[in-house]
Order: sequence, then C-alpha cells, then structure tokens
Amino acid sequence: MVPVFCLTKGTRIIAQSQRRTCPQATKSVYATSHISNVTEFDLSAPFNERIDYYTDRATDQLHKALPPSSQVPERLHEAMRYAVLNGGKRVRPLLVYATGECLGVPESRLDTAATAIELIHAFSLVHDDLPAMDDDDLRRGKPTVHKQYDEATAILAADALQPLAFSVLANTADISPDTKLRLIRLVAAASGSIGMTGGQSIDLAAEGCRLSASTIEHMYSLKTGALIEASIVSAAILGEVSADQDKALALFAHRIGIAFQIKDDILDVEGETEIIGKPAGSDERLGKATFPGLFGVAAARARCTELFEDALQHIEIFGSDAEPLRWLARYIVERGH
Ligand code: GRG
Repeated sequence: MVPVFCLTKGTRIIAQSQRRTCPQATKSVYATSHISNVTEFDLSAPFNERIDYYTDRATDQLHKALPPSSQVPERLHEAMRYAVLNGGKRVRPLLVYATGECLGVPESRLDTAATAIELIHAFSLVHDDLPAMDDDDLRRGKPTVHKQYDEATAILAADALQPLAFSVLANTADISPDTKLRLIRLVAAASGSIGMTGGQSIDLAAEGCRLSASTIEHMYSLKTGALIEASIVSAAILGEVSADQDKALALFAHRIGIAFQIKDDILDVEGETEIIGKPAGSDERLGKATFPGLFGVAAARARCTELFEDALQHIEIFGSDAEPLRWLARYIVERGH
C-alpha cells in the first residue's frame, strides 16, 4: 500500500499511483499504475474537486477486492462484479473519505472501511431489486442483477458480497486487531436486523400502511441511515476521535441518513427513469409508505432541508475541517439522481 503523508493542514502529498487529475479524474480505474513521483492534493480546495479522485479510488479498491470473473465459479463472480462495478455514485465511500479528511486520517487507512461498506450496499441493492422485494428491472440505468443473470445467481451473488465485506475488514494489514474488531462490529450492526435489514423488514411490512412521520423516519434511519452512519462512524473509529467529536459525527450522520432516503423518495416521485437510473414511480406502484407519499412532496422537501440544517449544526465544532462533510450533505439533499 502506498503511504500518504499529511504535511501541513490543508495540503497532502499523494503518490502518483493514487493521483487523479482534478476535477476531471483519470477514467482508467482498472489500470494499475506505478509510483513515479508525487503531487500536491489541495485540501483547501472545494471537496467537489476531489470527488472524481475518491470515486475512482473507491472503485479501484472494489475492483481489487472482488474475485476475478475468470475464477471458478465464473458466472457467480461475474454477477458479483456486475452488481458492484456497474455504476453507482459511491456516496458511502465518499462519506468515509470526507470524514477522514475532516479528522486528518490518511485515505490509505480508510480504504477498507469504504470498500466493505460499499460491498454491503451493493449486496442490499441486489436483494432490494429481487421479485420477492421491490421487483425492479432497472438499477443504475442497467438491468438489475436478476434480470441480467437469473434470480438464483442474483441471490447467490448478494450472499457472497456480504461475507466478502467482512473479509475485507478482517484482512486489513495496517489496522490494529482492536480497531478491526470495532469496524467489524459496526458494519455488522449497521447491516443486520437492528440496522439495514431490520429497516427493510419494517419497510416491507408497512406497504399500504399510514405511518406517522416519526415512524417513517425511524424506518429510514435503519433501512438507509444505518450504512450512511457506519460510513461516517467508521472513519471516526479510524481517527480516534474524542467522545464529543464522536457524538457530533453520529448525530450529523443520523440526520443525513434520513435526509438521503427522503430525497430518494422525492426523486422517485419527481425524477425521470432515464436520469435516476431506476423506474420512477415505483414507490407508488408498490404502495410504499414514504414521506412524500404520506405527507406530500412539499413537506418532504421542507423536512429534508430541516434535517440538512440540523446536521450541519452538529458538525460546527470541526470548523472549516468539516467542509467536505458540508459539501456532501448538500449534495445528498440537492442531488438529481
Ligand atoms: C438480506 C441481510 C439482507 C439485507 C437485505 C434489501 C435489504 C436487506 C435492504 C435494502 C436497503 C435499501 C436498498 C435501502 C435503500 C437505500 C437507498 C436509497 C439506496 C440507493 O442508494 P444510492 O442512491 O445508490 O447511493 P447508488 O446506485 O448510487 O449506489
């Protein structure tokens, strides 16, 4: 692994193999480059100038973590790679790297958390799209995994992505056993029955029901928020933060996690299939209990803004170091897909 050196606040020297030209990043994310020189990575520049770099970095790490499709069983490995590498905004890895920037954690230390959480996210999307769940044909503008392959392969691919996430965390060489254990516990809790899976179970049971706003938000905080929180908290674990900082980041993450799902619901109502990459209007078709569905788009938008503003208040203690998180929070509530 190439070392990353933090020099003075606001400047980081990164090795050539990690460099992407900002803002237009190198697109050859599968190429293996060699360390030949170093370049400056300006942390005082707006975070959006580093988005392509981090997105490519996350995709590169995922590429390396996944078994090659030439390895037996080829079809399973191909489906796993399709599920993970076929697009995606990489919001959760971006949150890991942005929190790491805020806390001064080198990105090489953040890679495995970013990779593991994105693998769990990809696995959840495969299951979410299955006929037994939301029964969707389109994801990220492409056929869903069970449409591209078949249902059994999609189930198995998702089943294999989940343990892969934990093996990525367990096999990290440069993180202490104690920290690895904390990360494994965090990701397990966030993805299990008291996290994402539990939220999905509540979501399915709530179809056709009239839920209160607080019940919906609780469901969102599990179904979607748990992994978003884990992304931020994982970087906090790696950054060895104080109790106050830890609490501030957890509260920020909780608000942003709920806002992310409300925005997703608004896009389902107002977005176009070609832009959001999945069938628009599917929540209504399935009778989903959603914030805009029950309270209207205007109320959903207002609540999103309220959550965003509340989230920002919690990270004021970090001052300008939290700019990357502010940028991502705004992106989450303003995004178009
Ligand atoms: C069986 C253990 C087990 C888990 C499955 C299916 C499931 C439980 C959970 C689904 C949770 C889920 C899909 C929540 C929706 C979250 C959401 C808004 C996803 C879209 O995220 P984006 O916009 O997607 O970040 P991209 O494509 O950009 O990665």
